[in-house]
Amino acid sequence: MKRFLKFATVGASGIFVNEGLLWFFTEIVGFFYLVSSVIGIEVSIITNFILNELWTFRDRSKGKGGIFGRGVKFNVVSVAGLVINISVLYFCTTFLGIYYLISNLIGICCTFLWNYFVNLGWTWKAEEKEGKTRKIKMVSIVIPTYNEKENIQKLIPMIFQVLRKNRIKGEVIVVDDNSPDKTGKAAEQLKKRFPVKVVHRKGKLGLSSAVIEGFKIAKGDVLGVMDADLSHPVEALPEMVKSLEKYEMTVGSRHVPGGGIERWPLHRRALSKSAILMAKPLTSLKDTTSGYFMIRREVLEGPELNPKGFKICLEIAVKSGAKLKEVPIIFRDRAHGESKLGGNVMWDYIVHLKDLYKFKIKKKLHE
Ligand SMILES: Nc1nc2c(ncn2[C@@H]2O[C@H](COP(=O)(O)OP(=O)(O)O)[C@@H](O)[C@H]2O)c(=O)[nH]1
Ligand SMILES: [Mg+2]
Repeated sequence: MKRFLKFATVGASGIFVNEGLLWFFTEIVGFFYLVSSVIGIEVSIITNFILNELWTFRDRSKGKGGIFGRGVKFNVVSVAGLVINISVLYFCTTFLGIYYLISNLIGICCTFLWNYFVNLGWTWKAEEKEGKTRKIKMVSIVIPTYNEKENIQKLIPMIFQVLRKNRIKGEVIVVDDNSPDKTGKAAEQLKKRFPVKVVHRKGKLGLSSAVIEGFKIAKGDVLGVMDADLSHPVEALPEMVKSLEKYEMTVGSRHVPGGGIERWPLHRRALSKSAILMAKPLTSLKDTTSGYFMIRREVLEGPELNPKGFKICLEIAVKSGAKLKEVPIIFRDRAHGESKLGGNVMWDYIVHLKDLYKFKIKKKLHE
């Protein structure tokens, strides 16, 4: 909240500068009052900028673009803010019939929020975290399963074939929710041939909580998640792992060049596009609904994850603010069995998004 209050204080000081100069140039110098007003506005923008540079955003004032670049940006934001103020004032009085002084207050609030958040995210943008390059020792891939017997028997050998070919040390953790088709038992059988751990839970307790449980027993310094249904191509694994030497999180993405979706009807594509648009302001992710991702273990140290969340990949990306890289994948529809997600997918997604937006706004206010 501190930065927010500083920004508000600077804004208030700007009003004094503005009023003072308007009076001075009109009364003392004898300029036409609108000319004085323009001088007052510009000078107060400049004094606000300097105060924000030295105080509100002091920790970010060494960023790229230099002080001059930031000054220009601040000016642009402030002038746009003025336009917003006047537009809101006009809209509220003319179309909503609100008393003009109240309308102006609403306008000032909108302008203030605009100025604060655009300056925070643009003028004084936080520097990208430079990920330290480091070697990866071991990868733990968590696969939540519910009725995936046939799929898991194919997937695990495929994973280890790719890992071994690329000399990546790894383990797979299957988290099974007492699948009626005996997926758990099939996974146990695979232990004989591969480094596999199996967590058996009593019943269908949900995807996110399964992932969280799998992470708890993972030994790797890199943790990953994959669907069991063969829709996430194992071919992407080496690049996803390798990229974690520089990045903190990698996501198998259908929406970066080289990525895509096989055989999806138009309505599913449209639905997926709208889901992605809704989450756009939350992260830099292009594929916000992906369930195929890898993270460095330390990324999990900060955020508390919601075991009832719907999209755990998005949740980790938003809550950790990890340095992200998307690796293109061609998403295939599941080979066997059916999707475990019921009819309320969109609703569950919206509920989860609501929580993530709340989290993001709180975090921004605390920055
Ligand atoms: N353990 C566990 N796994 C689940 C649960 N729901 C889904 N899964 C698994 O999570 C993965 C993703 O689910 P899926 O049905 O493929 O979702 P879709 O890809 O969005 O259709 C699959 O491997 C499922 O078997 C659950 O409640 N518990
Ligand atoms: Mg799937």
